[in-house]
Amino acid sequence: MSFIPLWPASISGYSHQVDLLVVCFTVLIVALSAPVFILIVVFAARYRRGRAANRKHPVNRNVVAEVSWSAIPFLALIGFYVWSTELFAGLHRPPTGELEIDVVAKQWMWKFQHPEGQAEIDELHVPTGQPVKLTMASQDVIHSLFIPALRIKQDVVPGRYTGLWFTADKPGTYRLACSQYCGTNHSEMIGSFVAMKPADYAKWLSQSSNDPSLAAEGAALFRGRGCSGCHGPASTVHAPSLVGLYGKPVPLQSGEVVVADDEYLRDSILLPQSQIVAGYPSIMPTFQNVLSEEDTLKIVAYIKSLRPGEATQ
Ligand code: HEC
Ligand SMILES: [Cu+2]
Repeated sequence: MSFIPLWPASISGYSHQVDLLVVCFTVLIVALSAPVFILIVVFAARYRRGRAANRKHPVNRNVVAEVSWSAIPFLALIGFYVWSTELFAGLHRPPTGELEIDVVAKQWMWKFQHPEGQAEIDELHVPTGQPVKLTMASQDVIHSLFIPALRIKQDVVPGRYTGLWFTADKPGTYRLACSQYCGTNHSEMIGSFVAMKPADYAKWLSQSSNDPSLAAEGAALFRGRGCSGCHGPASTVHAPSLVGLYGKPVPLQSGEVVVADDEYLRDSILLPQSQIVAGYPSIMPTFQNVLSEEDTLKIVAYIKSLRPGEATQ
């Protein structure tokens, strides 16, 4: 690789498509603007002062040429609009069977949480060939996760979850960085992205810390923070059961019906007054400033693991 990496490694189907888009767009822009600049030079030479040239300028209309030099670039640009929008929108439609990894950004580090409980700082290990979905939260200011080899970048915004997904195809160690100026040590908010063959990833998982799984840590918080006092099966408080909640539509007091996704669960815990479940009193206290984003992600993982017939609160 040269001193300034002009063309970073490209290791996913998505990154190849982004490269293709950029190359094609550059070709189109050059094809549209080069004739203008070439003709400026040619005409400046041919018709310069004192040169014997034919300066007659008869009216000369060619409707086909005039329409096509507007219509063809227009259609080509609309084509690029559709192509790039489709690529961008696909980033937010993860396929099923993905590996879910939680990301917490804070000044000035990245923390990655694997579902089995392994946590890592400024390093992200993922298996190749499997879609990985990142759910990201910020503990303080706006950060942005940038993994050039995958051609993905997504802001991490305090107060909400953002997400994206990718499938890395080529094993190797690449770079990741924060690409949003976030304070004094922003430039040190960098790390490595390690794509590993599935067998190596499994080995890595088993060798790294054997913390309890995210859902198990969430279960402990759920009891320790008093959630189970209202939401547990033995509770006498009129509060909804959370078993089987994830992914289901929830009717709200406002008449709206929302789907219980990650963001909804987070808001229900940190901003319980914003969306009251129909038929329940709004007595749930807020856990904002009580639970960190990391703990909230663990509780969300626990609630997601509660499936009817399997789990006990
Ligand atoms: C004082 C009792 C109480 C406590 C403590 C409590 N909740 Fe709640 N919770 C409720 C009630 C009542 C509702 C329904 C009304 C509403 O939406 O606010 C609710 C709603 C929810 C919902 C939305 C449920 C749905 O069906 O859509 C979630 C998720 C939730 N709580 C999680 C938690 C978590 C996690 C904790 C602990 C950090 C917690 N709650 C602590 C009483 C409580
Ligand atoms: Cu940052």
